[in-house]
Amino acid sequence: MKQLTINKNYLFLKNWWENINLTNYEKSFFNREIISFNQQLFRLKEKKIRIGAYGKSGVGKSSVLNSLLKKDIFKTNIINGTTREIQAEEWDIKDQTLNIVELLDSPGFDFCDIKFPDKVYSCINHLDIILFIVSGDLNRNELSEISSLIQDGKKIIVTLNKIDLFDEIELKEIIESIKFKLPKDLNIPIIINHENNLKNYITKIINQYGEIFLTLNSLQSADKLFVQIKEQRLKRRQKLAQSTIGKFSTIKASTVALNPFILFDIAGSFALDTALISELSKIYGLNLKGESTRKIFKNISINNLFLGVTQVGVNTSFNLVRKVFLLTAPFTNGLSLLPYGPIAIIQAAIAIYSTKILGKLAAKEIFKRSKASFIEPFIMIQNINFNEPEIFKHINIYITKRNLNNNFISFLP
Ligand SMILES: Nc1nc2c(ncn2[C@@H]2O[C@H](COP(=O)(O)OP(=O)(O)O)[C@@H](O)[C@H]2O)c(=O)[nH]1
Ligand SMILES: [Mg+2]
Repeated sequence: MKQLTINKNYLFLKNWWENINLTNYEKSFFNREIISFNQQLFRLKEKKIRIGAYGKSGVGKSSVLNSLLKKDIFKTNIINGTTREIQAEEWDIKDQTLNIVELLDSPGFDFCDIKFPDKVYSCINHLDIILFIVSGDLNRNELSEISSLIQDGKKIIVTLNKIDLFDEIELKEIIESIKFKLPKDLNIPIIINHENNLKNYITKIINQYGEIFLTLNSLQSADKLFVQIKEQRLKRRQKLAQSTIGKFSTIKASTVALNPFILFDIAGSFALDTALISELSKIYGLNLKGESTRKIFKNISINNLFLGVTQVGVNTSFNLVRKVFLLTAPFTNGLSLLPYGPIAIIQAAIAIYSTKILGKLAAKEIFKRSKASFIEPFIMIQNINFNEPEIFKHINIYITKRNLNNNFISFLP
């Protein structure tokens, strides 16, 4: 995999990150995520891969890491929850492309989830490879942890520890059962922690794919952070857009209601509609003017607008009439629409309804055009050519899930 070099991807991510233009509010809101992403970026630059032990407490996470290091660095104990803090240690195995391999110990997920969920999550999120340690058959909790790691696009190596507690037949049964419970098509490796088994396997996988795992996890971390930032930006814009659409619809309603013929006056209504599109485009950071707003207006099918009109025409109920009456009151200077008769009120209702539809459709169009001009991390992930079965499958899950959940349409007005 020659085209995937760490340096190129580091420069890409660095450049992307420098151009993301966070507001002060975003900087403080995402403070923790920003710090941990910066750390990931730094590790990518330094070519420092991070492998972490994860699993239930007492399965031997700390012991397994110690056996890899051939030193008692991480505290172990029969008392559950000895490891309370996340602790890292460098592991000196030699590799051609990566500079440093770092081993990370974590508290058991069952013990510390409640106490520091954020801390544990950000620790797990920034592991390039996860040694999921078990000391027997998988139980329900372990399976559900594994499945959420898979959904999150993590690379997992299931490590079976404490094999001295079982005889050969039991061991076979346990492995069969674990295999049966894990997703069939993912080829998640199950490695027995015995003699140098685990060390050999990890060394092999780092030599072959270490660079890719580190790069991919960095791109994924960037993507996850970007999704959070984007969602929050869109939510704030959604609120602004909604209130702008509301303002325009009431202005239009009051003009139309006081002058029932104006609805047929295409020019008058068109001016307001294009002004609305222009305001919305400002909210979405596009700043469209003149010709471009007219283009968007044209793109929005006129049929859609008229559908709204006929629906209001058919369904105008007393409730809607009353709502319009209340809504338009401030814009008619307290002047009641009632004396102008039901036609005026229905006209107003039509104006409100059609402006809201126009606003929604315009926002969708504008959003389509406002897509970032720079390449997003997700595009990078999609563009990487994964031929290796080790990587292809778990990244594919990430890509599929990301495409399903994050089209962002639900954050539009
Ligand atoms: N019999 C046996 N006990 C082990 C093995 N590995 C760890 N232990 C013991 O299991 C207990 C918990 O180990 P520890 O590494 O602290 O688990 P952690 O909570 O997952 O970090 C300790 O008493 C260890 O001595 C093993 O391979 N066989
Ligand atoms: Mg421990």
